[in-house]
Amino acid sequence: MSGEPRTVVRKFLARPQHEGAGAVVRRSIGRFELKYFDPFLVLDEFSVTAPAGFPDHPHRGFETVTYMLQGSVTHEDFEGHKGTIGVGDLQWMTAGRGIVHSEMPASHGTQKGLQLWINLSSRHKMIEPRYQEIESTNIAEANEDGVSVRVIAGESLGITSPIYTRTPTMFLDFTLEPGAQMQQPVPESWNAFVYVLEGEGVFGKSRSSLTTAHHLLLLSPGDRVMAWNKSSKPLRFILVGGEPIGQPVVQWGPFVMNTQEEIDQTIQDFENFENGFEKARYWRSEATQDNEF
Ligand code: FJE
Ligand code: FE
Repeated sequence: MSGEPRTVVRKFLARPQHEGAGAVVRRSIGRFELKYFDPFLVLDEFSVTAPAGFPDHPHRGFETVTYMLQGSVTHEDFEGHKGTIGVGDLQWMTAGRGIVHSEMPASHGTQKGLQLWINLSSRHKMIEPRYQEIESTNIAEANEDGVSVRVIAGESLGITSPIYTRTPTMFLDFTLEPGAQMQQPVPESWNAFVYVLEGEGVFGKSRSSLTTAHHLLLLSPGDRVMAWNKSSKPLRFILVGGEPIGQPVVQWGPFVMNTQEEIDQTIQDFENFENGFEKARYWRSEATQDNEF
């Protein structure tokens, strides 16, 4: 390969904070010091135990990707779409012009996962909402020399994910056995980051310092990423890359548009049940109804 390997340019520890109704998230992208890493708006490692959760709320202008690590979450939306995702399952939701939904724990104990918000370009912000769901057993995994990778989006070790990414994105879940090392091509012009889930690893250059769980690493430009597991335990991390959109971002909570006028319009649409929010008028999730009297 002709280009340079990517190196680590910034490192953040994602500390727990409260979000939703009694839920806890470790937010790395989307916090004050890192409002946006184009095209990524939010990366949350979430942890929810009933009755906590994320009751009925709207989205417009981006995609949410939910990838389960422990337990299960039930989602319901105002179109009648309802389902439960468990460990290793993926939901790739394009909110587009509007979704109202709930995301609540589906089993006992603590449910854990990752939720990534990916921005949409101005010409895609108002597209029809869409879901792509893949069960764990249908997520392809490649294994080579102590490296295993689950291909959530994009391509790795000759495997291509069936997920369609409106904003070109790669999302890979790597596990490196002790002593293993990996190298993964990432398109030169994309932004890319690593988020460590488990164990400790060396990223970028073989002599850089160790990174442990719950840390986000922003990577420099380059054409590939390298990582090493020099420890005696498995190392698990996600590598995510995306093509930058390069447009202004105006965010108001769950609405992400390009201008303040579009945000004002969105708030009006939501309050008046218009332009994609029609079905929000009479809809309440079953999860919410259960908690009313
Ligand atoms: C949201 C606060 C929120 N991270 N991770 C405000 F908490 C949310 C929200 C989530 C969320 C849901 C899951 Cl299942 C996992 C999450 C934030 O729902 F959308 C806004 N606006
Ligand atoms: Fe949501």
